[in-house]
Amino acid sequence: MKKTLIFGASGQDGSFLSEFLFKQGYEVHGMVRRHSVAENQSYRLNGIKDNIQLHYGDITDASNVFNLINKIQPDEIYNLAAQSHVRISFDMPGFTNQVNSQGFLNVLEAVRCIKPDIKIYQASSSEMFGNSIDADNYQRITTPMVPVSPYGCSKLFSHNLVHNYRNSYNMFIVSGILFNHESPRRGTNFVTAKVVNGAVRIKKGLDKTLSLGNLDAARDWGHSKDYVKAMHLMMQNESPKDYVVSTGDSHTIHELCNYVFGSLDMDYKDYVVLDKAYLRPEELNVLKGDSSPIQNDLGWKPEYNFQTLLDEMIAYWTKKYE
Ligand code: F7E
Repeated sequence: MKKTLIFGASGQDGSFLSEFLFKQGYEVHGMVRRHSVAENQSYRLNGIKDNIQLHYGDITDASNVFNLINKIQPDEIYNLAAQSHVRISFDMPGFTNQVNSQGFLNVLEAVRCIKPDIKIYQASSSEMFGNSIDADNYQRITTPMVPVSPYGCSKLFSHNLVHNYRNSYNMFIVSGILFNHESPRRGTNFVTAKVVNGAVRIKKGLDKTLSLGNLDAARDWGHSKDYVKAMHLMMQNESPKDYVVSTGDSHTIHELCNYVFGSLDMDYKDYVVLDKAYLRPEELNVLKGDSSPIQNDLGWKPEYNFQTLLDEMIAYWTKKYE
């Protein structure tokens, strides 16, 4: 039985990946941070709690990371631990860097010293591209990476480490450059879940308006469930290779609001108000990823699209308020 250790197991992706790997026959271990409200630290893992072994820890604590990897001796490590909110990374750049950059370095150094043949997946991000875009309006693995947020900078540091450690020590490390991916488990301070939750609350008479920031930005949104399968496929590749994971379909926040409010028989223009607090000091304007290499090489294909993703989220949040 293969053993896996997931850093960031209690997050959206960590919970879907834990479920997926358990179904694939893995012994699944996850690191979770201690939270003062115990229920909050692992509620996304409720569906798999009897089939995952959870360990308290924090990726910024190097000795803790070392001891855990040494104790479990996993075959595969997935590093999904992050301060993942781009807007918040401007308020907490130091913490973001500690978790997203130093945290990953802690994992790499531990693996290099303990068992360098452990395979490692690093959760990289389309935020690393910043406003670079190819002439055909897509971002791909060769598009220059010029990040426009502390979050993007911290992820690019770790993306570079993937190559440095791969080349220096011949380790199997892959970087998955994932574009935005959502689900009913997405936190409500990310724009898809915020809009869906907000629209449902307005529909139910619980709120009168929804405050948002930049409505002109465009994102390539997929489903987290599809994207964790891509992570696993990359780890089964013959040799370590990085891939872009995306749908290739991009929509503005206006279009997102229009679809969500429209699905609930409302016009978003009657309810959405601008709040400058949600604007970013520097914005990434458009994301649209070319995932043809992973589709051609590894046979990955997303099952969800923009509409089916949002329909699932709308159904989830509608039921939640019943
Ligand atoms: O913002 C705009 C905002 O916070 C999307 C993370 O998973 O994907 C995610 O980062 C867009 C931005 O995601 C609000 O300005 C407007 O243009 O949902 P988001 P993100 O920043 O793209 C990447 C790939 C990651 O790696 C990250 O970890 O929506 N927007 N009004 C707003 N965004 C938020 N959060 N809240 C608003 O009120």
